[in-house]
Amino acid sequence: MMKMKLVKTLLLLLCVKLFCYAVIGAPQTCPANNEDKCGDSDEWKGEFFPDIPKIKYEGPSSKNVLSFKWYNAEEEILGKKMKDWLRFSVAFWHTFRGTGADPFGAPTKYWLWEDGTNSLNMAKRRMRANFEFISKLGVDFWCFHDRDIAPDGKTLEESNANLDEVVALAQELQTKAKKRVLWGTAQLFMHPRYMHGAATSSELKVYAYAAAQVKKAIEVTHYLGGENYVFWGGREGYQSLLNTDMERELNHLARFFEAAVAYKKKIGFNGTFLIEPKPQEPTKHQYDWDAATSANFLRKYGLTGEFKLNIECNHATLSGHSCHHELETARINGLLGNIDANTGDPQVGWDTDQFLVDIQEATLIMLSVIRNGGLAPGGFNFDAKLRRESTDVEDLFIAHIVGMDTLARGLRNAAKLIEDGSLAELVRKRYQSFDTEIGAQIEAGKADFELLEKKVKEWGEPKVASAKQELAEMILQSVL
Ligand code: XUL
Ligand code: CO
Repeated sequence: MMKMKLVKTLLLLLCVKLFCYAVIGAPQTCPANNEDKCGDSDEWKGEFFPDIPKIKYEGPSSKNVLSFKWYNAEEEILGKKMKDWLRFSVAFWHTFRGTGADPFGAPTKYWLWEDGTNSLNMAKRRMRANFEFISKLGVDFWCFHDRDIAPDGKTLEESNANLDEVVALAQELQTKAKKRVLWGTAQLFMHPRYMHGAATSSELKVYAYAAAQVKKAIEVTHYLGGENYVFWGGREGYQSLLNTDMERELNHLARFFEAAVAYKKKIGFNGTFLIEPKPQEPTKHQYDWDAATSANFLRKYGLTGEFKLNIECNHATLSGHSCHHELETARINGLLGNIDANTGDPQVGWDTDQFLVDIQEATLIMLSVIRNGGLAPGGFNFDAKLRRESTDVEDLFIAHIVGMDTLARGLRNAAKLIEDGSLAELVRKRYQSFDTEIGAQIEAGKADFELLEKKVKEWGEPKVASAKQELAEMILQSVL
């Protein structure tokens, strides 16, 4: 009995320690070697990344780590510039708010410009760093959550005022740098008020708070000329069905989306609304589990015309699908709007948000994107972070460069596959029995069961052809 108590106390102490690490991990002062650069203002002397040049395309034989080997922004592939196929975007939350902290350990990254506070000046300084970063990287877009870019206040009014101040600076900086917002969103998962969900919370006042927060986030996205707005329902789900009225929660979610659509129209925001499916984490079950579930939800509530999907590759694999499957499901439903480009780790069961480096996967992704005619007004947002152990400022650039090069290589390969035509021919041949009079009747819904039974009696036992799967794989390999 005594022993049990001792173990429990030790466990409790360990939990408290882990919690403290997660919350206060970062140092609260300006780094000692950097006092004169931090000061009290958001200004910064000189460059944030003085050792990093503007990243240029140098071709596959280049040994320069700070160069593109495959991404050549202005080069045309299948009649469109690479930059227009890819429309790359940097995710502010990972690149500028990622600290390397995990549930077991303190932050590992100490960027020179960070003073460890969540002050308004710090928020503005970070914004300046963001635009130098994306300019040097040669990316046209950025994405943000309201609470990544500006500190949460004690009241909604204070939070909104903070946001306005940072957004005014962001507007000035992005105009100067000729950059654009790919999408904005509201962070409806971090604050404890959202522990039961936001639009699906059991608490009416939380639903209302979430509505007010999204209203403001849509306004600032609109103000910044955002081309899309994302809804990721991180806590829109449940931990137990025993205490959950799922039907009521889903109805509330639909009402929330309807109100968002009405508000968007009222203020003249023409960006696309995107739902980002994910099966779980942080909830045990997230309502927009995958592309098919989300499509069904949109159809049930008559919202299909108002929304598209933002497919995230790591979310796809968590839901038991490949990224390619999710993209194709979205595409054939007319819902493919944007891609959160990242990948998981096959040995790890959670959302590791790593940069995508698998060339075969990138080729399949780009095949879907080409078939979709591109993603615009969506694009590829790097919802990806450095691993905890990568701690050099240079790593931020290297990670994005390899992510961009991987997708650029995927684009080149997918174009080769399409130009070669043998994969399409394999698929065409596989279904050629339907390219007949009866096939056309079936596809037009004009072949009833009696007619088909009559035909079977006439034809006898069907001869079934090979699926040629290994040949399809061989063709894919030939372009990698
Ligand atoms: C979480 C995730 C989010 C959304 C935006 O897994 O992907 O960052 O992209 O809220
Ligand atoms: Co995402």
